[in-house]
Amino acid sequence: MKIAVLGGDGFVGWPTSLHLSNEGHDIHILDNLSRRWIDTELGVQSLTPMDSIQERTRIWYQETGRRIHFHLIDLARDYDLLKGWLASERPDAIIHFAEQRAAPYSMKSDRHKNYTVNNNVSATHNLLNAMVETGLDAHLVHLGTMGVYGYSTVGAAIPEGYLPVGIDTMAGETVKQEILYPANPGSIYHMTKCLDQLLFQFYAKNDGVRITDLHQGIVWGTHTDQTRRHVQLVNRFDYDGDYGTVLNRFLIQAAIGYPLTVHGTGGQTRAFIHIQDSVRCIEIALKNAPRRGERVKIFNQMTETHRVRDLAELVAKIAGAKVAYLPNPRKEAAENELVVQNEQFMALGLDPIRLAEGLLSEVVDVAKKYAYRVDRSRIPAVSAWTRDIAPTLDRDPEGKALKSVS
Ligand code: USQ
Repeated sequence: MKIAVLGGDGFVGWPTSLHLSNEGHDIHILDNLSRRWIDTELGVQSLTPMDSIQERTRIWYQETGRRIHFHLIDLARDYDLLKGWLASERPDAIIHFAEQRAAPYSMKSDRHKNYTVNNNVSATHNLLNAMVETGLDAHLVHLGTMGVYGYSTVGAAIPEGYLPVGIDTMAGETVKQEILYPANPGSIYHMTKCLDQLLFQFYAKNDGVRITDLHQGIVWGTHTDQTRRHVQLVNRFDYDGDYGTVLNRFLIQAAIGYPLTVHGTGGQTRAFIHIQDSVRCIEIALKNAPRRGERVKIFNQMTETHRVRDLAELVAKIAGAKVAYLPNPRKEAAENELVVQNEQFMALGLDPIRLAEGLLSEVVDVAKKYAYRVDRSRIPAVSAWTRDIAPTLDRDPEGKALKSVS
């Protein structure tokens, strides 16, 4: 298949591009390299040394004889360029990762909120609009998030996208329907993914666009089989307070002797998936496209759930780290249960990589190898969800005063 990977330079996009190229697909990465610009804006860098996208693809060709093509296109801004590219290249499938994906970054300031909404919603809409306009019947696979559901505890498992409901009619009957599970975003970033869902629902119904939406949990780990093939194919690894996600942050913190930064009581339960499983799920989703006219296919792309403080205790045990319980920069439930259905991927053959001490130690080893690249001052999470929360974030986990955040 000819596959366009939008956002193919990112944390999940890059290993996905390698995985699918290795399977023999013709891969075209479309990316505006915004993630690299955001690193510059924030004054941070990936823990692992990353080469330019052109260098990465050159090394891939050298190692495998397979070409990955790169096109510098900003989906949210370059509508005509995108439409022209789709019209001439006519990919069989499109994987859409091209969105600003960090909740804390999206909550940093009014400017970051605007950027996240404008970028994410325009990118998704431009893409759908251009697909229809060019008459392209490609299968669109979108990387969504478990966060659209809001991790609520109602004593029932979260279904895969759709909730069966009974509606009482005026005639006194109960009509059964399946509706999108009520959206309940916890950040501006998560809200954009809820808006994406509605765009998908409309374009599938109105224009018959074939769409799969993957509601993914928190990704952990860094290597996949393909990124391991050469040191210059290494994946990015974020540890800073905006882009670092919880388990990967704990692992790097443990590696450099920094207290593990638990927000609040650590009673938040979240869904997780290993990076290798993430790329496998995308391959499975590609092989199981919906038919034209079918509603959006939604998969829960996660393999297990964990409570944040349990993860901190596990990492502390393996690596001998201290745990710091900090004021929570986010407005979120202090404690929640989370049960999630993921039967669809399991039925299609996913054999999950479970969180295990061996794999955690592997990431700690990567972190130790590159520990000299860590800027400890970028570890604290200082993006406050509300003005009231900002003044509570005045100390880092080592007790040093932090600059006040407004
Ligand atoms: N947390 C800590 N300490 C930290 C970092 C985070 O306790 O140092 C807590 C947060 O307060 C939160 C939980 O860990 O309760 C998860 O935070 P996270 O930064 O690991 O994940 P999140 O902001 O939800 O976002 C990440 C990805 C996003 C994806 C989402 C999947 O950045 O792109 O959509 O995970 S999910 O969480 O399932 O919605």
